[in-house]
Amino acid sequence: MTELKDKTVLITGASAGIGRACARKFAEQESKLILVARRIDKLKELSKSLDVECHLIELDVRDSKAVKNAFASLSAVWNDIDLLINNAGLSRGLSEIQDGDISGWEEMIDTNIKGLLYVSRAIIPKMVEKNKGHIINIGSIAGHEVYPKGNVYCATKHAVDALTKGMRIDLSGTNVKVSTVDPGLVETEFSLVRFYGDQERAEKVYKGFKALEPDDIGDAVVWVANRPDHVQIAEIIILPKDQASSTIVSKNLG
Ligand code: NDP
Ligand code: 8X3
Repeated sequence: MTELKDKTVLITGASAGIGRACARKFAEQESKLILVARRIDKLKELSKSLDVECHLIELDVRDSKAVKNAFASLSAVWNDIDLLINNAGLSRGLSEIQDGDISGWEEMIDTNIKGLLYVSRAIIPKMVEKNKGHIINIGSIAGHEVYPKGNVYCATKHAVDALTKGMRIDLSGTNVKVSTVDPGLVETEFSLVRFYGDQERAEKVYKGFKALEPDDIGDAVVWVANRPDHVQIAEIIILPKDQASSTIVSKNLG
């Protein structure tokens, strides 16, 4: 029995990568899971492989009304949310600001900032009412540094950093904890999405060094969630051994 057994954990972006790894890691802790993503088939597949109760929600976090409705209509069994992991996010393109693709900018801003806000706005009042809960945002090294051609993605992750700090200030005194886990390069579908399905370009990002695995982040999130009640982890930055900063990655390309 652990502190996380039977706790209700809501994970956005659970259909792939870091979110899916978090789902598996919290299932190992015997938590109950609310799993959110647009690809419901992937969530179904995941839930079948987990030995815990799961509630699946097919949801685009960019749709404010749908987010509000999804969380307003939770049954009593699922309404008592102990932990919110704001993980859903993406990058679109890599280009100098003067060449930026506006629809890509909007997708990143709508998902990484506005989507995180919509979900948080729906869940935080429930936590405040109970006077307990924990929000863990998945930020990024890109929330601490800006790298060439990363302009808008980096801006969204800087916004996540600011929102984490703002949430912690506003929730001070409520027993609701706020943390951020900020990874460097993790090998997921992230680059495939960034490069609009260009597999070869995506694979190149992770060539010549050992990137983080989604489970590395899942482990960290479980650790952050499992501290004693009086301990609030503010921020963790996790990098691969071969990454010194956003732009300095030691690669051995033969
Ligand atoms: P993946 O592309 O592997 O997973 C992204 C997840 O986000 C998917 O489950 C996807 O689900 C979900 N998602 C995207 N858009 C939406 C949406 N509009 N509504 C609901 N869910 C959505 O990437 P990662 O696992 O790498 O990314 C997870 C988080 O980690 C992101 O916030 C990313 O910025 C951050 N991060 C990633 C790093 C990396 O190097 N990989 C490093 C630092 C931070 P679906 O498509 O089914 O909706
Ligand atoms: C994702 C990692 O380095 O592409 O946040 O910004 S990076």
